[in-house]
Amino acid sequence: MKNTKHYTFEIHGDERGSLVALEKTRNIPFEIKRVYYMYGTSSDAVRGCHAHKNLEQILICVNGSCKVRLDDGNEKEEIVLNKPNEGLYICNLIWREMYDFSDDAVLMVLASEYYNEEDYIRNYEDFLRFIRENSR
Ligand code: T46
Repeated sequence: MKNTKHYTFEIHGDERGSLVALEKTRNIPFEIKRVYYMYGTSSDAVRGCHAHKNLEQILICVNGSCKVRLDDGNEKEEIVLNKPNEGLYICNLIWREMYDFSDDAVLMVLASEYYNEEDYIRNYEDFLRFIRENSR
């Protein structure tokens, strides 16, 4: 889908295990202003269910797995995140829903902006209207 991208980060591995480094503008396409993560998510929970007016993010399931449903108002796509060195870049104005979390899932998110509730579009009809009005 346009405005989303898969990243495969380099793994620095040796006999001790694996290490992944994330650096703004080197392998992350924006300045990281915030990092948050979710864990202990029940398997029947659906998180997200919103879009952002400006925020860009990269989702990395650093442990376990989850699925992400993406919707840009025209096209829908479903993605499985299950590798700690894979990231899903999501641009602004993409509706996202995260679901099907494994018991051990830890979903880490790198964000281009500080938390701002005013950046959220939490109603799907408002999201479609926002896209229509801002693509003229
Ligand atoms: C997104 C998806 C992938 C904060 O206080 N600071 C924060 O940085 C965040 C992200 C959340 N919160 C508070 C706001 C709510 O009271 O934590 C609570 C749960 O947030 P929310 O319901 O928005 O969580 P999700 O999992 O539905 O969505 C989150 C992000 O909010 C969102 O930007 O794209 O993860």
